[in-house]
Amino acid sequence: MRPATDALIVIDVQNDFCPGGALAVAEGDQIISRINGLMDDFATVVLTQDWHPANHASFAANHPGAEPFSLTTMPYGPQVLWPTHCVQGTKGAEFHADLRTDPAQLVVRKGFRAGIDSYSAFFENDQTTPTGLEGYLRNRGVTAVTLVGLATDYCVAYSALDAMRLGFQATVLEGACRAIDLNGSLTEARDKMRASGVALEA
Ligand code: VGL
Ligand code: ZN
Repeated sequence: MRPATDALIVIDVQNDFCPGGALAVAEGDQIISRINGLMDDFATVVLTQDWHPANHASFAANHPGAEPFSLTTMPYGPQVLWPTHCVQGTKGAEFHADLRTDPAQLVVRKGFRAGIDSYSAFFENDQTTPTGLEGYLRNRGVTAVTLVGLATDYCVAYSALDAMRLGFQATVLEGACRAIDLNGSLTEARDKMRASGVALEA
C-alpha cells in the first residue's frame, strides 16, 4: 500500500478511446489489467470521464467543412477538432467494461460545457476554470498523484502538467497509458512533462 498522501488518477478509460471506439487509441484496452491492479495500492482512487454534450465545440462535425484532426482556434487558444466522441449518456462515454470502478471514490466528469474542451482533470482548456479535483485532493491530504490512462499525449499529459503547476508531485506510468500521437504530439508532451518535473516511469 502506498502512503495515504498518494492518489491514483485514472484518465478516460472509456469505450470511445478503446479499439472499436469513435476516437480509438491503439491498444487503449491493453492497459486496463495493470490499472485494475494498481487500484489496490492507493487509498485514493479517482476516475475521470470525458463527458461531452452532442453540440460540443471540440467536434469537427459541429464545424461545417472541418475535417476531424484538423486544428482550429478557440477564444482560449488552438484546439484540435476531434471525431464526435464520449457524448453524455452514450455507450462510447461509458467506462470500458473491464475497468474496475468500485475502488474509485470520485468520478470527475469533464468537457461538459459546449463551448470549451477539457483535457486536464484539473482545469478546462482555458487553464483557469477548475474541475474541483484540486480541492478534493487537498481536502483528502493528497500531495502526490500517479496518472495512468488515455491518452498519454492529451488528457494524461495535461493533467500531469496541471498537477505540477498546482504543487502536487506527479508521476506518469507510461506503460499504463497509450497515446494518440498526432503530428508529434507524444514527443512534445513527453518533453513538456519532463521539463516541468513530471516523473515518467515505465
Ligand atoms: C482526449 C481528445 C479529446 C483524451 C479527450 O482523453 O486524451 N483526447 N478528448
Ligand atoms: Zn474529448
